[in-house]
Amino acid sequence: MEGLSPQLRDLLKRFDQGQKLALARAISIVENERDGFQALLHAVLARGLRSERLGITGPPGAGKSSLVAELANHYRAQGDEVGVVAVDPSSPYSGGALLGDRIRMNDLATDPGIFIRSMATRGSLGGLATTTKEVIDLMDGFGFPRVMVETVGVGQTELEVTSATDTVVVVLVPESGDGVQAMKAGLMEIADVFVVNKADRPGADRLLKELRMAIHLRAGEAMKDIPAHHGVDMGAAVREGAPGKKPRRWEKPEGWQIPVLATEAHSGKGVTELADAVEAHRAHLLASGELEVRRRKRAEIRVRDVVSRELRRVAWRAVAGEELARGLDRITEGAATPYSLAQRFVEGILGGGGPKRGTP
Ligand SMILES: Nc1nc2c(ncn2[C@@H]2O[C@H](COP(=O)(O)OP(=O)(O)OP(=O)(O)O)[C@@H](O)[C@H]2O)c(=O)[nH]1
Ligand SMILES: [Mg+2]
Repeated sequence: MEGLSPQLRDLLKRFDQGQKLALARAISIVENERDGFQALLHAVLARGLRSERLGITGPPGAGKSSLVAELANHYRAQGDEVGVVAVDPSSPYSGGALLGDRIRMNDLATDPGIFIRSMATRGSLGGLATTTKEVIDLMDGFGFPRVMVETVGVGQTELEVTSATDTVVVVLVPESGDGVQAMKAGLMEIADVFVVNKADRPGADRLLKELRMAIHLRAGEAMKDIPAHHGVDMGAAVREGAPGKKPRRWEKPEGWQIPVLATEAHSGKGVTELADAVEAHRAHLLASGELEVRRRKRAEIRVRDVVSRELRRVAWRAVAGEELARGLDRITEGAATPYSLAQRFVEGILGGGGPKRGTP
């Protein structure tokens, strides 16, 4: 790893002293991929990460920001400082809800113990951008005991929030459909805790019941699928919590039962219970060794992300602008296609000498 420039060393010193301005500066260096940003991240991560990371995801307008605000206040009351990364909702439905978002977030912004950063998604395929995960790491490395990440649930982002946080709360509302739909959408795999927010609205009880039923059924099925093996009834082992087994998520021996909670985020009702459920999940992660598993998975995803990003960077550095312009001319003339041009670039890069001269 290349060393830090004198400026970045100075920044890191102020970062370590807990200066929020230094954190903000570090974030913008990472966001803009300024020179040395990898070395900076390396220096921060090399000391280890410790935050309890909580992801809050769900459909637009479900009340995610309201819940984040209530939880942040809850943690502040316990004396913990809180970092919040709000990944901007990219959904067109959220126009109205965004206002609520700002109001809530502004309330928080007046508390110096809470640091909020809003980010554009910018990820490919609607996923969490590598940059977003790096900003979460900076908040963690800065020393916030708690970091919360709000993402709007649009498929891939929901999945990726699991690769950036330890505990994922999936927020649903009576309007978001029934429990079967939630299961079909794969939300069971993502959620460590389910919240039915807007419990003051009609249909909330039904959704609560359906989710609980779906979880119950699913857990039952997981037991059924485990065959007796070499005279050992794995089902029984699973039920009783056999140590040393590495079952799939649904067969976790410790049997984490996804809690399904009702909240009314605008009034704070149910938020203490939610915080308790998050604590309970934390304890489960620690006791079962699952926290290590998740962190390792997270590291793997990051290595893959960074390798891809670096390769892209190296590749485009090797392709000279005029080569591209010439190739595009030939495509326009009908003498080449994007595929023949791309292939020539790739061959040139892999050959080590940059793109070869000549016609694509
Ligand atoms: N009736 C009712 N309204 C609520 C509840 N929780 C939040 N709201 C309202 O729902 C609207 C959306 O809340 P937000 O917290 O901004 O929702 P969000 O999920 O962060 O929205 P996006 O980030 O835009 O996807 C706001 O007007 C809230 O006041 C609730 O429990 N009951
Ligand atoms: Mg929001």
